[in-house]
Amino acid sequence: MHERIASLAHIGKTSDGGSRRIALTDDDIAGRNLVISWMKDTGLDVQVDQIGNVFATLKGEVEGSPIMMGSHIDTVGNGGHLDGSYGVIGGLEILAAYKESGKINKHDLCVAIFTNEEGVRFQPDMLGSLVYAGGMSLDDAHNIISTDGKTIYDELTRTGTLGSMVCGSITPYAFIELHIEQGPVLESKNSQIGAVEGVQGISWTGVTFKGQSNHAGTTPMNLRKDAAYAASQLSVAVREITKIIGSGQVGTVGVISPKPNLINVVPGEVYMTVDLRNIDEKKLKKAEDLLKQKIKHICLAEKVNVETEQLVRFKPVNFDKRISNIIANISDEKGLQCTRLNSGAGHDAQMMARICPTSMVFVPSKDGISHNPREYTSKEHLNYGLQILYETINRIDLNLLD
Ligand code: HGY
Ligand code: MN
Ligand code: MN
Repeated sequence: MHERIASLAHIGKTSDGGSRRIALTDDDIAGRNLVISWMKDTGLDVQVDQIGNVFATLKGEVEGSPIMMGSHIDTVGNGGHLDGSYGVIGGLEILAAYKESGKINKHDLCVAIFTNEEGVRFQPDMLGSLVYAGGMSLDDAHNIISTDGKTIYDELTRTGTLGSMVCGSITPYAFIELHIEQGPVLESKNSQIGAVEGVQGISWTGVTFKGQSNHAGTTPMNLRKDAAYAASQLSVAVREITKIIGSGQVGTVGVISPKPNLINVVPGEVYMTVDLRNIDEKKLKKAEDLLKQKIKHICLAEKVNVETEQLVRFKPVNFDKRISNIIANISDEKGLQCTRLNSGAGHDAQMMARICPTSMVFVPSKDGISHNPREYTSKEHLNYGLQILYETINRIDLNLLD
């Protein structure tokens, strides 16, 4: 597992040692093809569906109701080596172990690579699992246009990843995703394992302020329609909204792109994004309402116009307590410290929870860092997570979820 994580990390490696395998770019495909070659070397049956999701299956006694693991291998622009990859390569390791042992499970075992989990090039994020779970039609997904002007369909065709398997044609018996926590909770509680009980709701909004480009020297301050000033005020307002809503509310302005982006020109237009998240749906709605009000006030005061686009809106998700209990019990049996928590990050599991019993196994992230080349989890913790996942699969295969 560690060797494979290290070799995958070479694909799309950035100058400061991070990973850049943005969805359906050549690096993402090269990474996929490497993992698919490992799946085939393991003797697994590999299928690709119509949104490019990859499924490697080890046949069990009862066909067509697999216990599924998996995650993603696409990354953000300068991410780490574990986000997503750990869940895919860890799941593959478990299938290889079963294959070598010759043990025939009741259920098919499957490990998946979901397309475009990160959502940085094509929105929404978790797209492959969303389509698989029936949350978006294949047509709508194929027609999504990327930030660089290509449709998903174009890029699936160009990269040869448009498969024929009908999305969602197999409903898993259960889905368990192995993932790094990407936050500070497990480390702060000295826990080696996280039994994940849910994922917070996500709201992504694209905001375009339209003012008036003008000369930086000649334009009196009272006559300006400064889109950058409007955007800066909204950026500060996002932080204020998190304070008004209180603990558990997070807000991020990740993109701010002024036009014409020149030192001596008052920006006429700014595109920016706002990412709001909360595990409590009512509070998330309140945060969205406050955002809308703030945008209105800013436009009135600065005499700019605005266009907004809802890029993502996913409600909070609760996972299957029976599975998180199994994860916690196995951790106790192995003498590992386990914390039950909700996930701050979005995951494919939050989509799979729409169609089957689902949960996640977390391992700690050093200093809570992720979406950053400094993302790190010790080999010892990665091994613990893999063992807990393996044991959880063993138990679920006894039809504990019937
Ligand atoms: O945005 C997220 O939480 C995930 O990394 N796509
Ligand atoms: Mn991830
Ligand atoms: Mn991520």
